[in-house]
Amino acid sequence: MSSPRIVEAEFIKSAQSIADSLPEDMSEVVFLGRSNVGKSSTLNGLTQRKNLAKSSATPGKTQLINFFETRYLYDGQSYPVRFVDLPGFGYAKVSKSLKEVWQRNLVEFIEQRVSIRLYIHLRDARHPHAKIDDDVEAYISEFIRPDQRYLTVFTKIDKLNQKERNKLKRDFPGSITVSNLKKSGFDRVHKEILSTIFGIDFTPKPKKEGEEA
Ligand SMILES: Nc1nc2c(ncn2[C@@H]2O[C@H](COP(=O)(O)OP(=O)(O)O)[C@@H](O)[C@H]2O)c(=O)[nH]1
Ligand SMILES: [Mg+2]
Repeated sequence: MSSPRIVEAEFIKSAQSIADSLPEDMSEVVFLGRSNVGKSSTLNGLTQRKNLAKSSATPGKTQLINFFETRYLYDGQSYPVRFVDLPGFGYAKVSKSLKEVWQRNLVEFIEQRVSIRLYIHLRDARHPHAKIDDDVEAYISEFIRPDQRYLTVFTKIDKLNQKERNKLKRDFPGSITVSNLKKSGFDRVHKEILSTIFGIDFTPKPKKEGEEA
C-alpha cells in the first residue's frame, strides 16, 4: 500500500482575524508553536515545497494567519485539506498594543473556528518540558471539541541521541517526531491528518489464515 502524499499545495491568503478568514468550507489543520521551532520548515517538508511557508523570519507576515490549500493523494483517491499557519508565540519586537490585539484575534480563531479538526502543536525536541508549551497544551484541552484532535509533533529530533529519543518517547507516548534536516517523520504526520479528517484507518490489517505475507 502506498503512503499518503501531498500532490498540490498553494498559498491562498493571510488573515488578521476570524472575521477576514476564508469561509469554513474545508477541514483545517492548524500548526502552532514557538517562534523558531521549525514550523515553516515542517510545513514545507510536509508539502514537499521549498518555500511555501517562508522560513525566513519576516516580521509582519509572521503575525498573520496564513491559509494554504493542499490536496492529498492516497490509494488512488484525492483528499483536500486546508493547512493554517498560525503566528509563532513568544516572539519579540512587537509593540505591546499590537500584541494585545493580535492575541485577542488569535485566541478567538483558535477557540471558535468550526472548521478546525486538528491542532498540531510543534515542540522543540531539545526543550520538551518548556513551560510555554505545557501552557498551550493545557489551554487547548480546555475547549477542544469531540470532533477535534490535538497532536504533539517534536521537531529537530536529529539533535537528540538515541537515549534522549527513548526518553522523549516514554515521556510523550502519543507524540510524533520529525526532522526537517533529515526529512524524516512526515509519513506519520500525514497519516494522523488523514485519519483524523477522513477516518482513514492506517493500522496494518492482520493477515488472514493461509494468506501469503
Ligand atoms: N536541525 C534541525 N533544524 C531545524 C529543524 N527544523 C527547523 N530547523 C531550523 O530551525 C530554524 C527555524 O526554522 P523555521 O522553520 O524558520 O521556524 P519557525 O520560526 O517555527 O517557522 C531554521 O534555522 C531551520 O533550519 C529540524 O528538524 N532540525
Ligand atoms: Mg516561520
